[in-house]
Amino acid sequence: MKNYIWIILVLGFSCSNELEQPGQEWKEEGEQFSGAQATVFDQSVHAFGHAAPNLTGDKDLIFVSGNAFFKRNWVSSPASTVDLDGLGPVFNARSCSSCHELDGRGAPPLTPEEEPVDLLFRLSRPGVVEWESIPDVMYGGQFNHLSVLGVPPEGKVKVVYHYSQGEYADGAPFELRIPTYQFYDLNYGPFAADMQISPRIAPHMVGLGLLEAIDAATLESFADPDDSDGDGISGRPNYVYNIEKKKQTIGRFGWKANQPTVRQQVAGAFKGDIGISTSIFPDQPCAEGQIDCQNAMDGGDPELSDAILDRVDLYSATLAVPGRRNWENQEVLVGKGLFNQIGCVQCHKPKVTTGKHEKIPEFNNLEIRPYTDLLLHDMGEGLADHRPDGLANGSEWRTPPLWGIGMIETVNQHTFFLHDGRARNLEEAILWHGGEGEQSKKNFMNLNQMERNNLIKFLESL
Ligand code: HEC
Ligand code: HEC
Ligand SMILES: [Ca+2]
Ligand SMILES: [Ca+2]
Ligand SMILES: [Ca+2]
Repeated sequence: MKNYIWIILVLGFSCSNELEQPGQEWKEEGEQFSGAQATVFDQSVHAFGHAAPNLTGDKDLIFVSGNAFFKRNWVSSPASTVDLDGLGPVFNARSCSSCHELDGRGAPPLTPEEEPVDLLFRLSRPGVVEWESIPDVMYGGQFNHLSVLGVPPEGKVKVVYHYSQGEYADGAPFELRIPTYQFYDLNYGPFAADMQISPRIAPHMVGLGLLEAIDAATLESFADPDDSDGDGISGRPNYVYNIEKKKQTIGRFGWKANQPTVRQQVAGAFKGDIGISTSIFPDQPCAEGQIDCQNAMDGGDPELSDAILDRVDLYSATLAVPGRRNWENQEVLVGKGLFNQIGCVQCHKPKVTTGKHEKIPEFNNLEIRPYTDLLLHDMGEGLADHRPDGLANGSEWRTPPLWGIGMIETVNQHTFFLHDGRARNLEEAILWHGGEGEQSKKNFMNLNQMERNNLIKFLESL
């Protein structure tokens, strides 16, 4: 009898405690370590710039060297510093860090007069050859607005926004801005009428090696291409050509999961964004019809050695994930509950266990909290770029990882989100969800002001 009363007392106490502190049931021990042992707690502008603390051997030295190449400005050939030349002939930026500033998120231009830098444009013509998009004859696979002396740059582009108004269920108004792009001063002729254009903003760079360590089978297990469970969500993996493996493998990086590995993504950036050739992409970034570009002097064959590519690869793969802030805060926990209840977790998977990383065993078998399934989802007409990429169609996008998203404002001094930076804050990012994300967006629109604020506070704590 005595024991019995005791139990009731304990139960009674814990219940009333929960009533006083809603959200407690969502708290998980250790959830502040978003990247497991590869997490760093730093709330300063350098939050994204740390090496994973669990690296062993000489990896932190390689990281430091890779960082130097990431920040370095490349120069045109010929140059007295042979190691640093090879820029262009056409390009978008002189260094990786000019787009991924402080390893963070790029921003679209703030005024129509400003030339986009961190926002680049992938180009192609309709059709696919061997899983690859077909580059334009005059402009290639990417719009390059800069060039070396003697080679005409491709042209200029201006971002113009239109605005549309909407209302939450409780009557609170909101406004979304819709970007349009005007290409002008084109030096290689007018764009073909059927040119496919995909605007993409530079994402923040954290935790990429952890994402690379997730087994393909794990990602495939998240997929439900025919929506056989009938929940309206039908994610599927992208499969893209892996140049080093000489076969199609699962895509993980880029806004459409269009690159299979960090290494291939990095080599793609060297070529496409800076004009530096590598063993993976040995060609110069000149389109078929750009004769001056093809005849311009290069900086070696390839311009970047494998040894340096290795370092930038390791650097890009081992940037630590920022630890959570305010994760025990009551409003944050209530917001976390809502994030689960209204279906955000169906794509933004909170918890994933890594498998085996081929080069970084420190990332094996970790329980990480990336808030992504790395799958493609149809996000509706509003976000569509109408440009296929690998198996991704013109309205599919990869679920972006949400870890670190709350630190972008501190690191990069802005809160522009989504693949083209059109969302001016986290709320607008949610309001743009359509297609498979339509239902969870509707659920968000039906929340009251306090609930919406709590959900945003949760996102800001990531
Ligand atoms: C002109 C701006 C720009 C420059 C310069 C640039 N990047 Fe990027 N970076 C981007 C964009 C845009 C994406 C997304 C690409 C996509 O969706 O196809 C990206 C994606 C990435 C990713 C994948 C991130 C993810 O979450 O999927 C890595 C890694 C990366 N860049 C590394 C580099 C490295 C290394 C360099 C220098 C060699 C570099 N970038 C230079 C704009 C840039
Ligand atoms: C159907 C899958 C799906 C669901 C459900 C979903 N998202 Fe997303 N989310 C995406 C995709 C895909 C993108 C990228 C879209 C783009 O950039 O055009 C995205 C982008 C975002 C972004 C911007 C990320 C960035 O890096 O710019 C935020 C924030 C976000 N989602 C939060 C949420 C919240 C909160 C919910 C629940 C209300 C939710 N999402 C539900 C798939 C989903
Ligand atoms: Ca070059
Ligand atoms: Ca080009
Ligand atoms: Ca489903």
